[in-house]
Amino acid sequence: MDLWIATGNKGKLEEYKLTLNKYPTVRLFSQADLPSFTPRPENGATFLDNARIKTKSVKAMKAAEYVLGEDSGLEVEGLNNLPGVHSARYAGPHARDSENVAKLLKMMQIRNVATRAAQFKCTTVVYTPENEEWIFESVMKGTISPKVSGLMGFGYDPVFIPEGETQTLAELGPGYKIQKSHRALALNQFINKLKEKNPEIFS
Ligand code: ITT
Repeated sequence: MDLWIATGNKGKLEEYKLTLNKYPTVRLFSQADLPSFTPRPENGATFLDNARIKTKSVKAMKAAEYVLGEDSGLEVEGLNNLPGVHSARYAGPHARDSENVAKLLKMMQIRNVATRAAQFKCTTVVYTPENEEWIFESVMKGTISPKVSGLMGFGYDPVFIPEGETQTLAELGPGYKIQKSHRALALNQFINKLKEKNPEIFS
């Protein structure tokens, strides 16, 4: 089967590839493989709204295929769950990951937050070739480190310490993320549903 991933984020795509490359019958593509693709503005109020916007934008060009897209973000308890849906652009419309992380640490310092608890959320939307909509939601809980550590991953990985761990995701690396991350948990729900519907894909 062909599976189209509606993302322009190379870090996300690498994580999908690491898991899905185990299945030789699944051929993976992303919006970068569509020369005339233009992303639509992610102006939804919720993760689900934005996940639908992204997934529909690729589905409009690949109606006969499975298309998967997701919206994810970091919710920090001491910042009233910000940056949330604004995670990718927390420090400005074209902010780099390092700028978003710096803003996060600065805001936590300014607000003198009492708790460093945080969670990554991921809402994944899949449109099937029959145009059914499947929704998968998942969370990874943890804390925000007061300083940046590690070189792997993307986004807020250098400051996010998963529950039960002492290192950041950027230190734990992709092998850890594809087992335990918010994105991996949603992807596994999708794979299980696909296995129920099309066992031959995985036989
Ligand atoms: P697409 O919309 O093209 O998929 P994006 O980076 O804009 O790419 P989102 O709108 O879903 O994706 O924003 C999610 C942001 O949340 C992302 O840019 C990171 O800053 C952060 N994020 C999400 N998952 C993450 C993860 O696994 N590790 C670190 N940061 C993550």
